Amino acid sequence: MAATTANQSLDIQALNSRFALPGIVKIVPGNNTFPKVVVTTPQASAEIYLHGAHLTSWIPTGQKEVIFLSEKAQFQDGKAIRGGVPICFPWFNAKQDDPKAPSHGFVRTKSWQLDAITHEGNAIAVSLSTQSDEATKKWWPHNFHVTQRITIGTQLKIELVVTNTDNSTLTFEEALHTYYHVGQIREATVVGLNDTTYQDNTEGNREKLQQGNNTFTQRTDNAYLNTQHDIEIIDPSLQRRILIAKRHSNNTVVWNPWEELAQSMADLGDEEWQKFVCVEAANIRANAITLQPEEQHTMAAIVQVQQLG
Ligand code: TA6
Repeated sequence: MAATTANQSLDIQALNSRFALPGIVKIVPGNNTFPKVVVTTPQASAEIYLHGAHLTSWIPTGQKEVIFLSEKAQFQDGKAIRGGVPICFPWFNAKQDDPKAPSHGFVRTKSWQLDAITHEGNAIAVSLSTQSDEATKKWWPHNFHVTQRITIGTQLKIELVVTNTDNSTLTFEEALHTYYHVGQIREATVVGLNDTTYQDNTEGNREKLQQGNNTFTQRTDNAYLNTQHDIEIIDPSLQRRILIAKRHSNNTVVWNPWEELAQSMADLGDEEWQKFVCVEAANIRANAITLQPEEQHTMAAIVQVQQLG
């Protein structure tokens, strides 16, 4: 791990003086000394990097880790952390009109500002924000402000609030690209997308109809259309189900790279593909969001864990 520079220590000291809650919240140098918010309460623990406002851990008390983080995740400027909850904005996957643009937009590789850490009942809410600047306008010539509010307790609530701070219409895509930890992908089932039309990215986004629940036997990269349905990940290996409710999200993306693609990914351990499934609350493609000047849109995912049996 790189040594924390004097400036970084000062930054962390300043962040703690503003936001630390003794015995509950502290900011520490995380991987590669990137500032990390650490939350520890009787209900749950969690970790959030300011880099990308990237949640990398949520453990409800009595449970195992719910969020997958690659053992080879790289914490580098300009690079997305592999695992956790990458924020995809203002486009999803490749930018349609510019193949050189960063995959999934540019906010997941920006350093976000920590705005507030507050008690919400017996939960803790952490608010972080980012906004347009000269660097973002090179890729996307619009003014915007994005706040991510993460509420950590016996459930996990992630809200993505986009404000059009421009004086013209803003159309964007968004996704909470969440990597959920499962014991063995081959044994996992995703329930809630039956009879929903999806675009299969492994076959040039050909449209198909989901027949029954999702089980996993190969690379899966499905964008489900016009669905606000709650999702359940049933994980017999860890004897639990992960319940995901969405708010104002009309797409759900389900992804696992499987073995061959995983082995081409430098920031993913060779066998780690078996330990996660991405289930992503999103608004993409025909469900992209359009805001008039000063309008705001909030998409949310609310996650709970229950023991099986
Ligand atoms: O959400 C699925 C997906 O769009 C896949 O096509 C794959 O590209 C994945 O995201 C990971 O993308 P990343 O840019 O984080 O490697």
